[in-house]
Amino acid sequence: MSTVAPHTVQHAEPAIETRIASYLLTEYLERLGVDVIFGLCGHTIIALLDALEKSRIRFVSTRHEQIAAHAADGYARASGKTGVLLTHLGPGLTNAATGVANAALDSIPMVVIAGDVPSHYFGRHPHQEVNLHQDADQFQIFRPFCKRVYRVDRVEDLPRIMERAFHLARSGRPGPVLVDVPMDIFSADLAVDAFQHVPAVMAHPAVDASTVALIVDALASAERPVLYAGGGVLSARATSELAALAEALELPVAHTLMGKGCLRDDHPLLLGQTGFWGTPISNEKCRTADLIVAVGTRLAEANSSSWDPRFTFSIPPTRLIHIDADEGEIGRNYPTELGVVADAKLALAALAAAARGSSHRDRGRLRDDIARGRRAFASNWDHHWSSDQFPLRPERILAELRKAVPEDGFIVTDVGWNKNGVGQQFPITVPGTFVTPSGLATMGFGPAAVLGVKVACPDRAAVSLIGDGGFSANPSVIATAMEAELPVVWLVMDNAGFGTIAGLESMHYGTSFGCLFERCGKPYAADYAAMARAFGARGVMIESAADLGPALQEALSSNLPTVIQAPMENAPTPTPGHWNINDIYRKGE
Ligand SMILES: Cc1ncc(C[n+]2csc(CCOP(=O)(O)OP(=O)(O)O)c2C)c(N)n1
Repeated sequence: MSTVAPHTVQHAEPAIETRIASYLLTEYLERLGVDVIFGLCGHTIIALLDALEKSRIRFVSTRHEQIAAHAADGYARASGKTGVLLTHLGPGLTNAATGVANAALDSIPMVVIAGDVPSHYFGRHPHQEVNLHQDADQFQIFRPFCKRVYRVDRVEDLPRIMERAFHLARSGRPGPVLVDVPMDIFSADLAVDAFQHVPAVMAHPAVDASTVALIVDALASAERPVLYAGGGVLSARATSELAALAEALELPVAHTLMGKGCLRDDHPLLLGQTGFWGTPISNEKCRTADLIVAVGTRLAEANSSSWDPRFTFSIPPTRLIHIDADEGEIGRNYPTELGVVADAKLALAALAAAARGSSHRDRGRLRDDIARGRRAFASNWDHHWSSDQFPLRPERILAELRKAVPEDGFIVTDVGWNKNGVGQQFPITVPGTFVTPSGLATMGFGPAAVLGVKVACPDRAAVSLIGDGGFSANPSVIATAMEAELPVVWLVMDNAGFGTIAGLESMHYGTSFGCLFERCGKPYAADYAAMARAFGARGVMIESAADLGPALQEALSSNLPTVIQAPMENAPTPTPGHWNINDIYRKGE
């Protein structure tokens, strides 16, 4: 009997061409238009750094991940693109958390790429992993403030997850997305054509014609309407549409902190900022309005005087129409007659088109009222704009800054007198030139965010106006500016303390304990200008009020980063609105 030998048919598998994933990822980022990544190295991400070095993408290396996150945030605000941040795991990720949360609360699109432990060590608690409650879940640290947190478990998932991350960061209400990548995945092989899909081009939601007609009719027939603009108007680049609507129906315009710049500060219909650090005329017109149409705002606490009806908004009886990209914002803090989920630019363009040529109620002496109200408030402080006092009055610092910086130059603030004073008193005429941390109000934002602003717009002036507290929180920004050749200016308002909080504490408790910079009971002031020189940058110590203007001019025309330290009186910013923390403090025996 003959045996038949088994017949084996050899099917030759077509060879799949592969490359190292980090190279394919970098090329994909180039395809998406990413031209800069801010970050700080660690052993989990050097495979990606190796690929980045060979790419067209610029890597701006910082000395602290919070700085990298704020710089990516500033870049996104100034460029209109998605900021990209690269961090190491564990301490890198936790250091970045504050900056990413700050971006989240201001709706800034950002993709965070973080290295992680090798995936084959999941569960063994390897070096630098945060794992006390669950294995391999350090990415969950970002969950409360990211739109989505992804961990890449297989290299084949990397392309899909990157596409999702860039899509989600920008869509709807923008915000940060985390992609956490175990370090072995960066070095794994991946099919060369694995990164196929790019995020969809998104059409933005518009407002239907009947709703447009209804809103225009409500505004035209209202007796005391107010148009209220938030940061959403600026991020949607909708300021000319806002002006067209305001002018067509003769509407006064109030704004939030993030909405500053929505209308030129010298526009006769501009009321100014609302809330605790707002202006009296803006608070009064909003409080007594019969209709408010709010666009791109959270109607957040600081701008709404803690929602106390005696100060900024009294809704009802005021009727509220609220247009926002995020349906979750509508109706949360105030009863809302009509909520509209729409893109601010499309909505305002449609409203302005419908309003053009339509008749509206006579607004009486509205423009005169506004001018008078603004003048009356300014008379409380505008004489300080020329004060020769030394240490300087904060208002003099604002005046010199406004004179020195071109209209299209950026003013990047931190928290403290700088943010509150600029929001209230500093004329902004070009939309988007005022960059500030609003939702999280992070001390340390300004000195770092200005780096990203300058990367985005190298031909425009970029000045960070900050307190000495905010500046000294993370002065290594000077090293980054030197290395990345970013000739930014930090103007430090030096009042030898955390002045805003010192002011609050002394108002309520009669002490500034824990808020002043002191040594042996005496004011302690560091020489930040000398520190800048130690980094190889320019440093200028202001010694009289007359020094400041020329120092700013020189700094702006110099090619080196410059720190200007301006000793300043700790005078409080006026607070025409209300903040209900002031009702909470109680003094014991
Ligand atoms: C990270 C962080 N910590 C604490 C605060 C609370 N805070 C708000 S304003 C402020 C003082 C800021 O001091 P400085 O930068 O010197 O500005 P100034 O108030 O003196 O104008 C502090 C500590 C904060 N906003 N952010």
